Amino acid sequence: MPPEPAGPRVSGLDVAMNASNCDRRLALGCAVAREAGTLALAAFRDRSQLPPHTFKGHQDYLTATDAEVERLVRNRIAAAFPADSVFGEEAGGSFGSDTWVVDPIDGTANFARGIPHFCISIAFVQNGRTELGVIYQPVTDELYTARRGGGAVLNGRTISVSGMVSVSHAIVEAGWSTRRPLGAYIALVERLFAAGAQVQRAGSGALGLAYVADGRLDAYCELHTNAWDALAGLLLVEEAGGTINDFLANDGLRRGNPVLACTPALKDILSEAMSQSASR
Ligand code: LIP
Repeated sequence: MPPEPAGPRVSGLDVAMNASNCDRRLALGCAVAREAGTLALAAFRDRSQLPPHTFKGHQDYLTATDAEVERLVRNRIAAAFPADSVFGEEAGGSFGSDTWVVDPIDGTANFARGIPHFCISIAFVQNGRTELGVIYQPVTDELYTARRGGGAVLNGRTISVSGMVSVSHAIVEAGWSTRRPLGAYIALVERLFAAGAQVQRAGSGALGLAYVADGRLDAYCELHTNAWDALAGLLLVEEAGGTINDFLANDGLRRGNPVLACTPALKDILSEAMSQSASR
């Protein structure tokens, strides 16, 4: 008799049930992202009625809408999948084998200051691997979705990364926060410009990643970002044929990590620019 394979047995029925639960979760993620986006957009349009924004730290904006949107998303997930865990930017949370990772408004500074570039980002992580990613940009009514192995889609159309091969023609977004020293960010931007790239920062990491998946940008990089900003967009880029770093390594789910997502030919030059800048 051959030895029993190690690990739990997985039957065909388990696989089919997991696939159908994944379909249900994707449907839920899309519906809740749209509902949350509608709520955020109404608040954005009527923001003179909102309480004034506050700060969680230096240049780290917070609005009442962040918490309201996160509450809505949590309630919808809890109603549909009560056993799932939720980890959100505003209220934290817990981690289980089935965990939703939620940024209720990514691009909060933009939202607070009236700049129409923000989104809702929702990822679903199962046993340490991102399986679903949903990003909704309410102002443009663009819904980006990715399911592992199923491609990346924008409003029903399959999308793919740009295929750019030359860094000197590339548009790269370099995200910034106070979580890393300013000198490191400046060194990174300097290296990217020196390599010939055009460098931007638009203030929503999740949208930056979604734009890489759709070929609007050639790369998104940031020396540190949190899982709620990154996971949905990283799966989008991967499913759109791009290259991403191993964001979940070294407990990236809880602690965050550097992020790099790009069209494949730019990977080496951009990783090098990031690692050389990180120590500054
Ligand atoms: C922010 C991002 C921004 C990124 C920052 C930060 P918030 O999230 O979207 O682009 O560079 O690291 O995390 O505060 O708007 O949700």
